[in-house]
Amino acid sequence: MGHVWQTVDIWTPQQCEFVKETALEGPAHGAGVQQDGVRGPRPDIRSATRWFVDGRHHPLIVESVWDAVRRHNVWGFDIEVLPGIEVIRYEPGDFYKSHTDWGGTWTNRKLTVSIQLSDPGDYDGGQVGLHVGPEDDFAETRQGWMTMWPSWTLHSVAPVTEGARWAAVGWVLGPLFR
Ligand SMILES: O=C(O)CCC(=O)C(=O)O
Repeated sequence: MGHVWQTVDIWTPQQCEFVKETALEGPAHGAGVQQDGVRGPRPDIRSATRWFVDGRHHPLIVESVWDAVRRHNVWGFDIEVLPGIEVIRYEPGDFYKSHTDWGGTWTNRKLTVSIQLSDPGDYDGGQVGLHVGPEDDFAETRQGWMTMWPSWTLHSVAPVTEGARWAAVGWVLGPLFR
């Protein structure tokens, strides 16, 4: 059985910095979770800071991700759009417990992408675990690399213990599975 996720080298370190700077032009948001259609803070489940990069305002950034997703859609999913991405900062103590990105109001999510914006030497902890078998696998940590997986895949972000981990995350949408 092949891996259920894909990794792709999409951005240079300079492009990672540009994406981060672009995101930081907008307001910072806390990191809540969505449960039963209601979104709210759950510090026991997730802690991080997020900034949004809307594809309508920053088409070149978002299209570069979308192009890579289309080229590496090994699942053959029917995909339509990547509306935007979120830049996320995890500082010491920040984490995200095991969850999927699919279900509830999010049944049109097909693929999750996570792009590593930080140099892995800039922080400790913060591993993105992909819980797809008896032993955990981990997303690519090289700067500028994207890991993508079907959005129903169970995954988590371990607590950062030093420094800061920055990532860009997005959800590729498409018609409902049938
Ligand atoms: O930090 C990451 O790379 C992944 C974040 C995540 O799991 C999510 O936003 O669903």
